[in-house]
Amino acid sequence: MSKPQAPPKSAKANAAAIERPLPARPGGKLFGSDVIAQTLRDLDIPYIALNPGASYRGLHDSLVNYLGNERPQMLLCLHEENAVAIAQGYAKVTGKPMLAAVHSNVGLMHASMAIFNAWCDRMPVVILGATGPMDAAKRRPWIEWIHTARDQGALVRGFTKWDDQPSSPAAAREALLRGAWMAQTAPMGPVYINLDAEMQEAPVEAPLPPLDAKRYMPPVASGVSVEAIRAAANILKAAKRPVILIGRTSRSTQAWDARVALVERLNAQVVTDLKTGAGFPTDHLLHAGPASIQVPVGEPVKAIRAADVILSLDLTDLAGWLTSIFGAEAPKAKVINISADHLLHNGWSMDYQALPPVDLLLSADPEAVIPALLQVLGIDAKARKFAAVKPAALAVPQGKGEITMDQLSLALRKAVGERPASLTSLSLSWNAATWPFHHPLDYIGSNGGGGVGGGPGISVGAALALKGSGRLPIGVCGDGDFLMGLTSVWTAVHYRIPLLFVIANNRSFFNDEVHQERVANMRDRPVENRWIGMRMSDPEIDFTQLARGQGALGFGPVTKGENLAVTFEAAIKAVEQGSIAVVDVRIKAAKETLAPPARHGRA
Ligand SMILES: Cc1ncc(C[n+]2csc(CCOP(=O)(O)OP(=O)(O)O)c2C)c(N)n1
Ligand SMILES: [Mg+2]
Repeated sequence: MSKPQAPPKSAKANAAAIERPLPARPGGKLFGSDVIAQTLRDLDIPYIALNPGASYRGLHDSLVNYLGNERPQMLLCLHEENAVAIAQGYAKVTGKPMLAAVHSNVGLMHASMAIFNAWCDRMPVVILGATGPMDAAKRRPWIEWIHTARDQGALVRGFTKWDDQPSSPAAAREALLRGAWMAQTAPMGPVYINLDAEMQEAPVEAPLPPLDAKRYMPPVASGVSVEAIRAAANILKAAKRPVILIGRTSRSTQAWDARVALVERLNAQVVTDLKTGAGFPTDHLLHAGPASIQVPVGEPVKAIRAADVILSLDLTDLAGWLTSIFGAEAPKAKVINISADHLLHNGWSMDYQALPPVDLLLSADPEAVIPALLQVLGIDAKARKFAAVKPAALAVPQGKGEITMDQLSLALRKAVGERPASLTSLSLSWNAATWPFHHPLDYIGSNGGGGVGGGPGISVGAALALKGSGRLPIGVCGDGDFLMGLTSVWTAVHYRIPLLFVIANNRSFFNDEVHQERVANMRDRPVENRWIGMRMSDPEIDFTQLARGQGALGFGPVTKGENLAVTFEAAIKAVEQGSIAVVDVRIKAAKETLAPPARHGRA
């Protein structure tokens, strides 16, 4: 046996140069998993994030020795949750699915929260799993019995678009084509394909006849009738105070420009959402005010309350926003909703949210409808009525006490300066007012499913997709979020995926301290106890060592505001030179920005 090739030393090396296999002898027998691997090659997906397991040792061998570990190239992950999160992050940037592979039922159990995040985020991911042989006579004793389940897909069926367990290589090929097609057809989402170990490992007589994968994945045109477009245009033309609520969007600049043109022509107020990626310039004169991760607060509420027409562009929680503002009575304003999300709703998961009052539904992806709407309204998608707002000089508050979240973000923004940067993750206490978005890649949205631990993996996947684009990926993670997805860092280091992590480190699962305080207040019990079972102190966790232990650079801990600038500048410089940097910023656990809104009588 020859020794595995060591990863190249240069930090600038390409991921493709890492883990090169010795060439396998040409010719030889063909196996079921070779057919599956060939299909993955036909799908033209560059990466497969995985954690290995014997249930797919056949496929693993085919990926390495039949395909030569390229297209798809393996990205080894230290936890299945990170493998799927990386694929989610990649999809958030590219709009395209990546592959993830997980080992039998146990790997799928580890992966399940990340699959749920991708589902709620409507992101395409093709997840491959495996099972011991369904033919019990072929099962190895013990281990293949515990790793075989009657209906493994049932574990994730409530939050995947589709799943399958094909029984032959030909059926597996069809399942992969169908799955990849479904995953990337709007509304998008993850799919799960479970590959029988026996089927993978059995020899096959001959390869399947070649096929043109694209013909089996026809693009699905999403649109609505001309009458529906006209009806929407008429309502919008007659509106005196329209408001446009921007939800799920792609990272396309063309779609961004079309949205801006629509808003400017209608002179509409715009409200955006921190759950979803940047969809509109947030310092535009028509942007009503900073976005929230929960329901809107402040100026956006006033804009929505005053509106006579509300146009929702695939907002995640239209009904929740409306009830938070108008209470139980539906708003008097006419509501137009452009969304095809209802096509995905199922009986297991309630991520579909409450049912909104809608006067006109255009059942399509808004980005497929807006160009037609612009046409009917006679709007040039490129014309601008509003000049870009000149940014005011950035003043970073210099308090002497504990660092606040605003201090952190403003100092970070100042250090980033004019560089194009992508926020790949935001901590819960982020204040949107501190960081304007000017491009769809300035912010790629939240984890989707509220599953803590998604931030690191999503950031690594996004950074992988952004590598070479000239954009600086920045994952701002809560300490709790970062710790749960910690080992994504190793994958970034190993595959030379430069990015900056900033830990908003309040040494606590602080979001829940706020909840305990609220309960204590409601029950007249000591609020002073809210920290118990929440704080990560004694010992405080040393994030710089967690970074260094995985080959990344650790900066900090930064405890004084005056040290933020120099630390961020050094970390950014290192990332620009190809490193993965983790900056530990000890921040004040601030309640003001975290309190969730009261709803339906519950605080
Ligand atoms: C997997 C998972 N576990 C627990 C929770 C409940 N939860 C929501 S926010 C939060 C705190 C997260 O801590 P951190 O990332 O440090 O953010 P902070 O609230 O401190 O800003 C927790 C535990 C969750 N949403 N997901
Ligand atoms: Mg925290």
